[in-house]
Amino acid sequence: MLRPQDTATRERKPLTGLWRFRLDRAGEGRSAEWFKGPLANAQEMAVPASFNDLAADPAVRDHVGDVWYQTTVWVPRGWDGQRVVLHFESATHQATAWVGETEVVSHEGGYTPFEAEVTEHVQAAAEARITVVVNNTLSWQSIPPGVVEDTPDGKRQRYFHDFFNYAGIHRPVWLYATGRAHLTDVTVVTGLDGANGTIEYRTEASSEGGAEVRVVLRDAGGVEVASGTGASGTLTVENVHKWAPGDGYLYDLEAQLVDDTGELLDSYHQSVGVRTVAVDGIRFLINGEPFYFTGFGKHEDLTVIGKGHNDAFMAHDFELLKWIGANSFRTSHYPYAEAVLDYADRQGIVVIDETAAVGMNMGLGGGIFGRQGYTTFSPETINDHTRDVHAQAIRELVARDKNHPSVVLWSIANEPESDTESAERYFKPLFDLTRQLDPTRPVGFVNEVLASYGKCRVSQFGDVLMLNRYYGWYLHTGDLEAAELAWEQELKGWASEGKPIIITEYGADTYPGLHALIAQPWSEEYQVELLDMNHRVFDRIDAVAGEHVWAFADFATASGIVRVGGNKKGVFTRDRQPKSAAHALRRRWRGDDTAQ
Ligand code: GCB
Repeated sequence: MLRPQDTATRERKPLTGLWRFRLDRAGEGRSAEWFKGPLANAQEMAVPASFNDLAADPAVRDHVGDVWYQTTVWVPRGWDGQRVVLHFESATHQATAWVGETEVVSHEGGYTPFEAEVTEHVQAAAEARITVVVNNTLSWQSIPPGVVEDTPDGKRQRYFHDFFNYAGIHRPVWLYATGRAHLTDVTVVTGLDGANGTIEYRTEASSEGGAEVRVVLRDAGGVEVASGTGASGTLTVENVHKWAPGDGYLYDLEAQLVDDTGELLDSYHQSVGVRTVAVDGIRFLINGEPFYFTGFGKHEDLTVIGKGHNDAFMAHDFELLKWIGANSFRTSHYPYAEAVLDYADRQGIVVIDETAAVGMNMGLGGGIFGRQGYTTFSPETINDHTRDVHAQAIRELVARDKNHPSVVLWSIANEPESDTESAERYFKPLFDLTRQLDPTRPVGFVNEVLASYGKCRVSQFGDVLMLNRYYGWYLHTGDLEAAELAWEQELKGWASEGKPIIITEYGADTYPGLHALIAQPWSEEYQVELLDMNHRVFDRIDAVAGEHVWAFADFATASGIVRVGGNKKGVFTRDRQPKSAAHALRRRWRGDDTAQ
């Protein structure tokens, strides 16, 4: 699937703004066919945004089930005879869409795009009605999983991950047009050969024969540097300007579909960063050079709009990454908006790209210990069907993000149960699948402490070890000396495996403005001291190839007695103001003792 764009042959119309919106409290909309006419008793709802926090109403915030969205759009008059497509960048977690009275598409999975050709259901220069029902229910067969429990007070959604289950239409929706003959996919894989770069490209097209593919590669200044013909091939760029961390240099590959008279049928632009990624022993290499990750696990999480994408906040977050000296982040715990990955490509920020497989561990609840009363892997809970859904989530992630130079590593799950035979059986085929889909990038999963060194049965499948550890917080709370000893001991064990280790989470909840002369948990001083303790340990162990603090910013969670207005492990507050730890990290990562 190609992302909508405007080119010489393509045109798109954003369907963002205010849509009609209605909660389906009784779950009656589908049988009552609410798509058949204007949505009755509707309020207005912003798209993109999570619906939860927009209304000042707990019934909206905590709604479980269907919600309905509807808009109308004038199909541009120039689109007569064109192929018209309705494209959603995401809908969380499940959606079905109608154009007029015709169902055109259904999709499962809250963080990847889907689309439908709607040529037959719309007319140029006429209005079309688009209705979407979005369902936010999590089950044992969804990624992430959850369960709806019957309580004396009605049904309650439970889930096992530590962020609020925001839902709705979180990313832009587009109506776009192409010619009947059009490109359907472009894949690029880059390599380096001395001073030269290579770009293997592969295109797919839907056309009635006779059409040929031509590709033109231009540098960032628009100068043509290579070209080729054929649906696939390899281009060479002499004296290539590499894409590298901190240097987001991009070429533009234009793929053209041309008929036998030379007429341009389709044109699509794919940005290309020429770089290589490899694992060599305990080193993680980008362009053959050891790369040390500094940065964060993040969230798509904002006040009012929840997980709605917002360009201003995105740009600001990247400014903060630069300010603090971070070179990377992980898309914890789901694929982020495509605009974020495009931005990372341009900014030279490195990304660990994660699926939405989080909360698959009944020994934990949102990263916190305590059994959840279920068995993780069983025919009634996470089972073969779940694994099929998980596999599909991996397919959709790789298909969407395969061309981003910023993406250097796939994370196929966060903190699943991984110390049991069932876990080993569940995960082995998913690692195989990911490697088959993308042989060019390392693959891993994020391990948690219940499967500490010596116990984990899944890390054997990873090219890198990604560890989330809360020594000094959930373990040895308030005792950083004991934490340091225990952490170093465990880490030395992992180091003996001979793979690069990325510490994908470490941190402490910190209430901004709370100070303690003798550092105590929740104070700004304690967060600084806990990070310092971690850094001493990392600096003593060669195999540590990166440090991602949890978390970039404070974020919303389900209510709980260890959460004060959400998860407060942010180095920035939810409104992006620095805690003391931000200044300390800046000094470490920028190597600048004078950084304030
Ligand atoms: C974890 C999870 C993350 C939580 C974090 C915490 O291990 O991966 O989602 O938010 O711990 O703060 O407990």
